[in-house]
Amino acid sequence: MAEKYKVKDIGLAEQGRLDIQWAESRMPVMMEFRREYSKTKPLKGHRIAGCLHVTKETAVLIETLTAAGAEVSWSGCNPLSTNDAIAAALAKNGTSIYAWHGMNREEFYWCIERTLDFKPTLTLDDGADLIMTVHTKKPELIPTIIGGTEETTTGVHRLRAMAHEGALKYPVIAINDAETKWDFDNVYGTGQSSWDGVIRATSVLVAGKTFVSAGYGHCGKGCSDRAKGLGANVIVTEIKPTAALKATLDGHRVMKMDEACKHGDIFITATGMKDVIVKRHFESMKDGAIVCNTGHYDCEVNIPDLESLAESKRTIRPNCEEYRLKNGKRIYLLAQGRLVNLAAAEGHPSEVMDMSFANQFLGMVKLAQDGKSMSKGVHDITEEQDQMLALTKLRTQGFDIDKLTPEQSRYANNYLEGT
Ligand code: 9W1
Repeated sequence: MAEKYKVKDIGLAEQGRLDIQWAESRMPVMMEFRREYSKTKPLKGHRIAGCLHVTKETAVLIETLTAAGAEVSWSGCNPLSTNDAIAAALAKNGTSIYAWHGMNREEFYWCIERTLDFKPTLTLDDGADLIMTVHTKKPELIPTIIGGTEETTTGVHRLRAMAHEGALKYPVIAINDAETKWDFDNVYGTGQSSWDGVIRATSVLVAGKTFVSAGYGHCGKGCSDRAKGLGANVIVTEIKPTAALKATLDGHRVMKMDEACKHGDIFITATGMKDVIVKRHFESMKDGAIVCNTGHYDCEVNIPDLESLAESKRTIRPNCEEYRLKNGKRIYLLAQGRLVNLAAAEGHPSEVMDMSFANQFLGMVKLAQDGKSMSKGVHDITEEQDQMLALTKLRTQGFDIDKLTPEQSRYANNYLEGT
């Protein structure tokens, strides 16, 4: 390899290192793994190619993999999520990293290919781009790849489809499906970071406001829980009866968006569906209403509809645009309808990523140990790993829980047998 890394500016390393150390102090499970596995080095002799957001939390993952004996080569999975200071700090510390903020599509694939140059034995993905590149452009690497992991829902979907057609040529562990990943990411990660984004973009007081959550899945519940904690009155809109029923029992009001739009001071869409807030809703909103999205697509809020109603538009502050409607009312759209928790804040906090990345780390260790005997296709994380991780997280924070006594275990078993 001609060069070991390509980043924006290696001079940013010192600043990046401080941020990584800050994340370390909030990621006790990863740090415990780092201490334990640096003794046994289960990843020794393994080369890991990774493609995942270059953030301070990912840096903690990378340096934990290295401490466990792996050689690591990395690229970012999204040109906009790369933190150049973090990339610099990683490069300076010896990680072979190819990532910089704002790279174009061609550069994106160039970086992925550089990470494959060193012939990985394991792949670590977020969105399955690395696995796809291996399968389509570099199939000669497959015989020496033991297995991979995949972080996201979307990536796991892609891989299951591939596996279904017999096109997936090595075992892949679906990190996303661990309860300690998606449940905590969505409820607590998205819940807090969405409000973080709203508050950074607006600086409004939440107490006493009426908050409308479009959707009451995990993200909608997370946003609603936090809104309640901040003193807002919560309204939920839903299409799914059981989700709506849960919202009522959690103490929220439930109504159609056609009605909710008249009451809301702050709206967050978290549905995964398009056209959740459209023209007729904007027309009925109160003067000063704040609208944003934390769902996966930026079409939940119909922005062309808003544009068509507006007689003027101006930027008030970063990520906060004022639309003055022809009816005289003002509506504030945050982050241009893109994910407010990423565009106006910093994604999931380190404490939440601690759990997701602990799953990634254990996935890599599992593949290094057992990958050769695992079948091609998508593998789930075990319930035992989920419970072990949750227990570790509890313990690192000084919480302890009860265990069944032998008698209680016997009772439970007999009970299940129906005696
Ligand atoms: N992932 N470390 C933007 C993040 C983009 C992003 C995205 C996270 C983390 C959801 C992963 C501007 C971090 C990431 C900071 C940031 C994600 C997309 C993390 C939240 C998911 C499409 N998806 N994530 N921290 N960008 O928070 O790795 O600030």
